[in-house]
Amino acid sequence: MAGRNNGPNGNSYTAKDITVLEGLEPVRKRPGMYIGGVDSAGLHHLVWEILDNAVDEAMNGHASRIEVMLHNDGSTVTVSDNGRGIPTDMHPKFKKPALELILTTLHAGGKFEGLNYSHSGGLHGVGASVVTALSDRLVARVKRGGVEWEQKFARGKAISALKEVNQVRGSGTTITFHPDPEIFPSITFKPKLIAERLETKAYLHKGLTLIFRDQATGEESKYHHEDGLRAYLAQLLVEGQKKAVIPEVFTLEREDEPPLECVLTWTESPEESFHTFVNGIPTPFGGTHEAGLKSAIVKAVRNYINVHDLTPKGLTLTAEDTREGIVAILSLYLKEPQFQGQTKEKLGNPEVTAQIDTLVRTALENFLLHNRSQADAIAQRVILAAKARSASRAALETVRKGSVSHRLNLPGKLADCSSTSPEMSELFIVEGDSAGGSAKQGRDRIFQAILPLRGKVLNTEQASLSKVLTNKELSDLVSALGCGVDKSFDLSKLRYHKICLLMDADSDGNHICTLLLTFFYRHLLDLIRGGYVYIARPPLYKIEIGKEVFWANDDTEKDRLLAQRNGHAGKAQVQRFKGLGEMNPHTLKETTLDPRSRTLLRVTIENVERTEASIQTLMGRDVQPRFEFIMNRAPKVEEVDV
Ligand code: 1YM
Repeated sequence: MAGRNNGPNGNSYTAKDITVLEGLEPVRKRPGMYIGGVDSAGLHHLVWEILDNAVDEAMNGHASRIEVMLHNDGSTVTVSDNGRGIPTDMHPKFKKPALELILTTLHAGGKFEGLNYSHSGGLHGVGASVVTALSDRLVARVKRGGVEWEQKFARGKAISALKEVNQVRGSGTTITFHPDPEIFPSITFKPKLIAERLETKAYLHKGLTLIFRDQATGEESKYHHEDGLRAYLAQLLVEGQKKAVIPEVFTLEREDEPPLECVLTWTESPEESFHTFVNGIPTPFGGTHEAGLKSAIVKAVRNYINVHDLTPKGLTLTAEDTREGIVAILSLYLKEPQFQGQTKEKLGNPEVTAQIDTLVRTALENFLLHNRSQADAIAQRVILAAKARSASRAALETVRKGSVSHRLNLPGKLADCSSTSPEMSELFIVEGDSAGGSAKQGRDRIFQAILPLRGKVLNTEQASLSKVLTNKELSDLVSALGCGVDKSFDLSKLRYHKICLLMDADSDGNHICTLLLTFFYRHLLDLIRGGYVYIARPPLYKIEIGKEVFWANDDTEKDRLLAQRNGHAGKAQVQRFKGLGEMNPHTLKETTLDPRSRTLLRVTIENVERTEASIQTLMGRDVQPRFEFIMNRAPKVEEVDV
């Protein structure tokens, strides 16, 4: 790991370096000023404070391993590192050991005055003493110079003298603390939150090993990433089920002023996501550094597209288009970070924007110049975003223009009904042209419209919004419905109050039906919620017994019918329809289209979580859950249609 700085005195720290002294009463009186609040975030801030001191020691090149343990009680935490150990020598003026001064006086400096990239600033770096102030028990153990020292504290005060406890080898600092219940209404730490924080630190400081132990469960996790931010980016893509559109990631690493590391890639996802850090501290609200990064990306990509004249005629690229799908991580080190906002999670240093803008833009332009195929893939991704944006705006405008001009925009293959009253109009979405033909002939053209779909529809669970909106089958469907999608959705413009999915009664038909329902669920949820979406049930069997004709939707129904009629009227003739295309228009009308004799199943959502989980399992990018789903059910299935 790269040691960034050895501090004002290098290793030769002495107690006289500690300058400012102030008691801890103010911290106990107004804890919010120091840790943001006494809620769960404030409680965890105590851990981050101690952890960040250990990470600083590692960043400065003196520690390589940090361990955090959550004790059995869920409210005591131990943090330890294998650094130099907090100094224990006696301060000549205050006649107290340095360790005691550091842990019992506010802003006991030395460390924070002039030391380059400690985590100091904002709520962070308020010092370990804040943790002492807000704990009813704190024990510090320091291994230094062959001796292990120990001192105990409570509510900001030393309750024992610093004493030698062991002869040891090696060096390091271990701090165990229990937050004061007088201060915190609840003192239950969240193991997951701590583990996540450690994992992020491992990505930010490559080579550093961080270990988390949860004594209650006996679980232990070890975090170590030689690949740093690149590994972090890979992890973010897996977590978000995002697929990159370029094989490489853009990487920028800079050791001199200001030290900075940046990795980014474009994905198919419709969102942009920026993860920024200053001095190893997350800045979830962004700030000046993030603004610089964003403007650099926009400039570099626009420049490439303009120089190579790649923009299709009539299309303009906005800043958002150039960033759609981006996943970016920026880690920056500043000597004097100014944090802003209620929770101090936003960077305010104004000079940083232009610095980052210049640095990243130059490097990204270079990357694009030397990686032509990737640069072109990025350009295409950006152009797709712009097209999708203008397509959805066009769709919205068509909707706004009202029904007369809207009719002019209806897809060519739609056989519309003559009624203009949505309440009585029905749209049948039919699989394939031949079934579409039968349906067109069998329908009542006054109130029934037919939209034939060709082949399989796009799986919208795995595609970006831009892909969805530029997909021909789906955009035809959206134009036919008239109500727009997502943000431009307007229920009052819906042209049919019954939308019926009419598919073959086989596995392909079921698959298309699932794909369409996924699209409705993700982009037209209000149509399902409003009860406008139906599944039409064409029969699978025609059973003729003598002069009587029966229809059966599945094998069970067919068998029941045959059993009931057995011996009644001669031999039964059973016909199994291979697909809707085989049905003549009259049969289709009688069994499936005619409101007097058809069966329509209304699509409803009974349980949002279960629906969500099913869609992710069946339609998501991750193959494993789907594989498990199939394998769990395989034994119960007699016949598999492949
Ligand atoms: C489990 C928490 O606090 N480790 C730690 C802290 C310090 C040092 C080493 C350290 C720093 C320096 C010199 C220096 C701290 N030192 C100070 C102060 N782990 C944990 N490990 N020698 C040791 O920065 O010059 C505050 S924290 F104030 F002494 F500099």
